[in-house]
Amino acid sequence: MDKRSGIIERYRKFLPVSEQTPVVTLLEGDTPLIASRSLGSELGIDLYFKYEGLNPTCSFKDRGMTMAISKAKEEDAIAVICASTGNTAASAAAYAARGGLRCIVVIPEGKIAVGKLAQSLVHGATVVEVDKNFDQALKIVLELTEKHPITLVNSINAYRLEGQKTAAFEICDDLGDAPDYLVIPVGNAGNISAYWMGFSEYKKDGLSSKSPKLIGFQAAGAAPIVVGHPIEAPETVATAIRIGNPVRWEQANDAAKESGGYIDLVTDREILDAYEMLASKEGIFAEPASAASIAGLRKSIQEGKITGGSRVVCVLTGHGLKDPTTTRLIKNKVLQSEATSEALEKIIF
Ligand code: AN7
Repeated sequence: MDKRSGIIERYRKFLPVSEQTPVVTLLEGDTPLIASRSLGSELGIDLYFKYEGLNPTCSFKDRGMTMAISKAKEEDAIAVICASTGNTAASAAAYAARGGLRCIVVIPEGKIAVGKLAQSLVHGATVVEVDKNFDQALKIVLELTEKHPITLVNSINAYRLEGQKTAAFEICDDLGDAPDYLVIPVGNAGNISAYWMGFSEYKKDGLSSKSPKLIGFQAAGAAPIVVGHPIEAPETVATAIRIGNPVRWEQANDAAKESGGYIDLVTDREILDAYEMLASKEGIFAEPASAASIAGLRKSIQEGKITGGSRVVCVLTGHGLKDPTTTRLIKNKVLQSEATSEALEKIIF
């Protein structure tokens, strides 16, 4: 199947769709697996970046959303709803627009990156801000869907994970087999669970010879899985993963363990350093939450938890342009010059 037909057509036989399913697609998936230029050799591994920021709404959520919205349409839904730290909302808004459905998004106050909010608004969603965090927003959204016939498109919706597992298929297809390790940021813990489904299915079907060890990273101020209890007031610069009580907590933990990997945390400082390094040394602009995987990779190598020479894929979940405000926190700054070539010379050389 043509790679550019979207993930449902490309991987139809692995997905719970039929001829009757109206496919709502923006030709998501087929994102590049980019070989590392410098970090991999510095760390002594064979490193690749799965750049999910190049999906239609610039995050991995589109893989799950093409499934969730197509199935919602098949089930005659008229509206969909989600709580979101931003990317789910942007994706739901775009795919709902594409499918002709109403979309309602509920977001935590003041903690949504500007690009994500802009996306939700421009795609015509009803955007509601609540003076609570993501976990509390999700709770009220769940209550609402119990009372009204509105389809929930958060990753509690099993179709979301079905769509998202296709990223694992693409990695195996591109490399010719599964990698040794997959390093990935963890928020609500849907994506790491979806990757495990994908790798497991490919191996079972003989399309790969092994499964990778999954290593997930939460932000230190929002690391419930690592500390072992929900976090009342999660805080991190990586607002996408500012989540204190992940819905897929157990499934993610099981996935990591079963794979031979683990879930750990990285500090905001480590995330910001990785964010700037990735953009300035590899030429790839990913949002802070995505950089948690790079920060985590560095930590795992330092701790000797990844064997030298291994083939490693880091998942870069969202595009850096979603959250331009965070670039204020990097070390590189705009320099000021008088408008003469002599003054400019002094600054440059
Ligand atoms: C860029 O949009 O939860 O562990 O509401 O946007 O599957 O939750 C976003 C999550 C990683 C974590 N990277 O994935 C939402 C939301 C980015 C993200 C994650 C998110 P999960």
